Amino acid sequence: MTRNELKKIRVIDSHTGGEPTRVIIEGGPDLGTGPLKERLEQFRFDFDRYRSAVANEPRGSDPVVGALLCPPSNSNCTAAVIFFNNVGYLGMCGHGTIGLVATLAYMGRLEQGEHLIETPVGIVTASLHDDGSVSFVNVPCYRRAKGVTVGVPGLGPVTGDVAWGGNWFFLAEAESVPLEPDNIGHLADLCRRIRAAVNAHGFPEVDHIELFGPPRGARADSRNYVLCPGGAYDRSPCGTGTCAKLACLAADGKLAEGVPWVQESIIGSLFTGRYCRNGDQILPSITGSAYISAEATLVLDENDPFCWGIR
Ligand code: PYC
Repeated sequence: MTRNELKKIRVIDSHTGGEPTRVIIEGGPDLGTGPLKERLEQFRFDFDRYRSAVANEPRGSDPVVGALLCPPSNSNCTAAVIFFNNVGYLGMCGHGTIGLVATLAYMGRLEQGEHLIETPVGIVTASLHDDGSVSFVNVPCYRRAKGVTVGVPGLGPVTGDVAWGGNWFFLAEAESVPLEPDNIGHLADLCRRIRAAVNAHGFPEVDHIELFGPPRGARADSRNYVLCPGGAYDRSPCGTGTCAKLACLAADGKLAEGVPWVQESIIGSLFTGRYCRNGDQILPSITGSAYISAEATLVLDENDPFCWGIR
């Protein structure tokens, strides 16, 4: 390959409560305009190396969530997006949706007000507010199983709920380890073992583990630690994880419709969530803020042994 044949991918980076989102605005794979679920499968099977090149080292890092901006198949939608990470693809991503809306606003492609965004798991309604914060109403969320007890090697029994918040979560109280930044390594190890036990217990779809403890800040109702599928922890309070939490609180009658729930992340960033009922499920809405951190052109040189990322 000559130097003239370098591939270039334009991205805009942001962070939402500390959690990075990298939106591909040009140079990503062309997946056409079919149903977004089918485009995701095409991304996975034919272009997965692009995911790795963008999200993994040496250009990315474990916590990076990538967002491939696509033309919507539904003409009512402002945009369509496929979220991905260091190991695969996400159905929805809450912090990523907030980052995407902030990015589109930064690019002048979206104004204040409501916008429909197509994701592989359904359409979400995002609102850009006049102070720059963003809210989104997620796809319907629900608790699938309450009080599931799994035996975790080296820890003993752990009891929690399985819930859908746009991704699959196992949610439990953090009983043995305080949710403090100093314990992040320990929490990652613990949550990996919990996830293996939950998967083996009949919930192979669960790829996020969320532990809860008392908040540190006066404004928050709860603090969490979230292990993401690729082993990184979510720096934000996790949008889909907060939706899963709201589904559990609603199912237990512990939070009424419309009442705010402030979720704090392990690094102290905040999302405010509330929900309204939707039959047996809930429609959660989450509010947070994202900040643009970079505009960049990624360069892919096939002569580079790590051109497609360190997998
Ligand atoms: O905010 O939904 C979220 C999320 C999922 C994984 C990382 N962040």
